[in-house]
Amino acid sequence: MKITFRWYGKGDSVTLDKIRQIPFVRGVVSAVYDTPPGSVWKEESIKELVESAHEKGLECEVIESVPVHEDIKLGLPSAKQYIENYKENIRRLAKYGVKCICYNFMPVFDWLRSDLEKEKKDGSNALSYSHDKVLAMDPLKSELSLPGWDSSYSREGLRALLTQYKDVGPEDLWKNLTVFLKEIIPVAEECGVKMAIHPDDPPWSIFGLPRIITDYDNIKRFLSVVDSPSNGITLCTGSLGVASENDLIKIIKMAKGRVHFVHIRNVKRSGERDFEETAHPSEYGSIDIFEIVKALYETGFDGYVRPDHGRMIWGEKGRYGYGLYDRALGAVYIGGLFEAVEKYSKKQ
Ligand code: DNO
Repeated sequence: MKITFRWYGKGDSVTLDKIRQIPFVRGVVSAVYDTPPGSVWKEESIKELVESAHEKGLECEVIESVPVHEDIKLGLPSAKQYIENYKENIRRLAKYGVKCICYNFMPVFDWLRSDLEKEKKDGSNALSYSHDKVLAMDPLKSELSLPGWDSSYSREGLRALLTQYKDVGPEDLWKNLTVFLKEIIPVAEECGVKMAIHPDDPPWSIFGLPRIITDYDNIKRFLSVVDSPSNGITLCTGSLGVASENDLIKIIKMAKGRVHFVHIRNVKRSGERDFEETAHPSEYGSIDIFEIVKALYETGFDGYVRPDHGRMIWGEKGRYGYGLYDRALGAVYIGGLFEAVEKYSKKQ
């Protein structure tokens, strides 16, 4: 198991010099941001990214994300070329030592929240989600809190895209995902790369758009589409954990050997479809992080882990969910849990 930390590249105020001082953190998780989604990444940009991490003594073995172009999710004729581009990205990244690629298959929107600075009793703030608030928003009026979303869409572009999805249901999305996987997984196998799909966040349909990587049954189905160790998942505790019906331990056991990347964060469920993000330790949220770490250890997990979103604490201002302080506390907590579980298990 390797603990990593997300880094948004040279412009990130959370610099490599800061990241390398966090206990337990061995590497960064990053991406190349200088080309539009769907295109082939420049080799010199990949090289520069990896080398800048290495110069600071950090590994750069995980990419998050190589985005999947909407035409692939829509199953358009142009998908063919975008899939070829995706394969080329896998090859290029492997050449520079990348071993794991995180991506998602959510139509149009990535992670979605209704509030980016929900104040907590202790003066910190965090991301939160109220289903009614989200449903009341109009995605065409930029009222949405979309930190994970490609903000390059114009209003017209977004309107056109949403219209294209009008007749795309969950089974169509499965079909298009299957085409994608059957093409890219053999390339990942050849290159020794583990693909790790990220679950939908939140794991339910929004604005009538289908979402399919949401629960035990769907993850099981996903893994069977191409039954290869290169076709795996990112286990994101916060994404899956907001649905109380999701038993994360059961999912970890079922996906044994296919969990390549883990995002650890905690959430406090406050209703059927409402939640707030919290500090990482178990006592602050609805997810028992100790049990997660124990299940990962017991199933022989040997992939990458990163602390996911943190709160904003100590007056920090920065990229929502991705400040330094609370994520650093999360990394140390996660490292401590792994050390305890491992040493305790060996003594038994
Ligand atoms: C949010 C992230 C997601 C994730 C993508 C993976 O903080 O976990 O944006 O990077 O869904 O493709």
